[in-house]
Amino acid sequence: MSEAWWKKAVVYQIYPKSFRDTTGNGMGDIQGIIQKLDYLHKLGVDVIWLTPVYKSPQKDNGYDISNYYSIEPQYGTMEDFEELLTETHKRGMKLIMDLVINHTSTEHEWFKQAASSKDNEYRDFYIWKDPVDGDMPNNWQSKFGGPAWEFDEKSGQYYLHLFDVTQADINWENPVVREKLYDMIKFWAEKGIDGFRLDVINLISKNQDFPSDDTGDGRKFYTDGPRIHEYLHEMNQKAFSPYNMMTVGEMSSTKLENCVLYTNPEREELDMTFQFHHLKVDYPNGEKWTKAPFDFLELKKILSYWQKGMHEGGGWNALFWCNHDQPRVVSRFGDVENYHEKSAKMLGTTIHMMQGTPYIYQGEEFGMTNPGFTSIDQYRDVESLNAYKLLQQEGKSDEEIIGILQQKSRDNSRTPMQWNSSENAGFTEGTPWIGVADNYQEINAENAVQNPNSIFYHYQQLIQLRKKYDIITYGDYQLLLEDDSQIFAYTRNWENEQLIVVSNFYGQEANVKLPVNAEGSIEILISNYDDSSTALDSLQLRPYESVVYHVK
Ligand code: TEU
Repeated sequence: MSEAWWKKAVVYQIYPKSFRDTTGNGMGDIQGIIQKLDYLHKLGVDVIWLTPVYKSPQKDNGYDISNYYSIEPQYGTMEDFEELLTETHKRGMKLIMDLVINHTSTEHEWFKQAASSKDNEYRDFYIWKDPVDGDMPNNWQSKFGGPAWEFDEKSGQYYLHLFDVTQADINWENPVVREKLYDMIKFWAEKGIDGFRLDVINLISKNQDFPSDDTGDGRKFYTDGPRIHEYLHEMNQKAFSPYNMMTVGEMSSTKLENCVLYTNPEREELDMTFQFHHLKVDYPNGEKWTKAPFDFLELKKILSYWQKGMHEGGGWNALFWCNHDQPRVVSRFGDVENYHEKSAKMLGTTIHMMQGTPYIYQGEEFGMTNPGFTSIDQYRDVESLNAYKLLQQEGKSDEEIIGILQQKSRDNSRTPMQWNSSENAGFTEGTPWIGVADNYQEINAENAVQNPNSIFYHYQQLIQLRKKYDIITYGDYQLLLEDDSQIFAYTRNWENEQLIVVSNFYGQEANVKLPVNAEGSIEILISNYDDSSTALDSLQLRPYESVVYHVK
């Protein structure tokens, strides 16, 4: 296997709590994943990314870890995990785990010890600060709303939590805790896993002055922080490289120049990075909790900026529309009501023909949608429940808040996987921990696998194309029709070949004259219509029509 095998790989993300329940407790489990490995193998994915299954009080569905070395009983046992790993490898697929090392749960033994007294040996595993002028150490805000500091009566100090109050930030300045984290990474690497997705890893290095932020929420003092490259290189050398781990870093609010550095192979930090700027084009003025249409021109501009910047800088993108924190892409950028199949296929093609490693989020491969919950009682996500309270305090009506959550809540992607048209979509024989989307009898994996024209087989074909055509892996990227408010078109060029990818992002027909000089033969590699034209200078694109032309 070449050292950069992941440049031709496609990753499938599993959120285990919502994937498949085999015990009837209403929550997904590891045995449920094992049961569906053949389905994933049929799709053709190479890697499974498993979000956290470690022991956790589940305040943030596992991103609040209380023991890195054991499996949360609701998901199963360590033996179940080892069986999953074996069965995944038997099918020629790889498994990467989620690594949450910016923070632990406040129920982790380290934190319990640290909170027991200021003199405890674990105190310095976390970030404790004295009050300043009788108040919090600074004005940093939690990403889940409210202040990022929690007062500890016992010691009279505050501890830092960039996320929930039950998720205490680890003090990466402390070499002792770094070594303990590297030991933990090696424990999982020695089990035979194939890599890690590193949760908010660009937040681990904080400005040690902890200054207040006069212009923002404090993120500029810990995002891509002062020692981040040093820490990533150390972790790479001590824990990842010795085991040839594939690594992908989740980079919150990052910048291109940092991701070029994070993923430049000569720096031995990470293999690839997720950035989220393209998924904030429906955040007016950067405000997530507002109902708003998406800005298509901004979407094209941002994706193109990252394609060109990472290609020219020798970096490597993780390509994605969805994950467990984002709304369903076909609801967000497509048209579920009028063009469900066409728009879902168009979105798949648009992102899969770019340079990088694509990530498919569970259910995206057959067009799962946002559920359209109508009551706050249906929501489970800690971030959304916090947002509900804060929006209420701002005086917004329940109806307005629910409208915002319907578009922006992370629960949009956490409803149970829709396997078939039986009760609870075949996810559980019990009561699901969160409601199933109403459309499961039409939109489900069984229907998709039985329909040769389904979104599933379109994704299967996209995955196959990546294996077959080196131009998708190595070609450059040029955006076409930059100012067109309906068409997303780009080329990939490599040696004497060219790909031309053209997508109608809307439900109206479009006349398109592609500014290309396509000499040589033109072959259609994939389309979401049976009879797409090859008249590149006078294309009549139908609603959500998306075509990939190979010219050589
Ligand atoms: O997500 C961090 C992250 O960037 C998003 O949660 C985002 O900050 C949030 O949705 C506000 O818009 C990672 C995990 O993917 C997420 O599930 C965890 O809740 C979070 O870190 C804390 O571990």
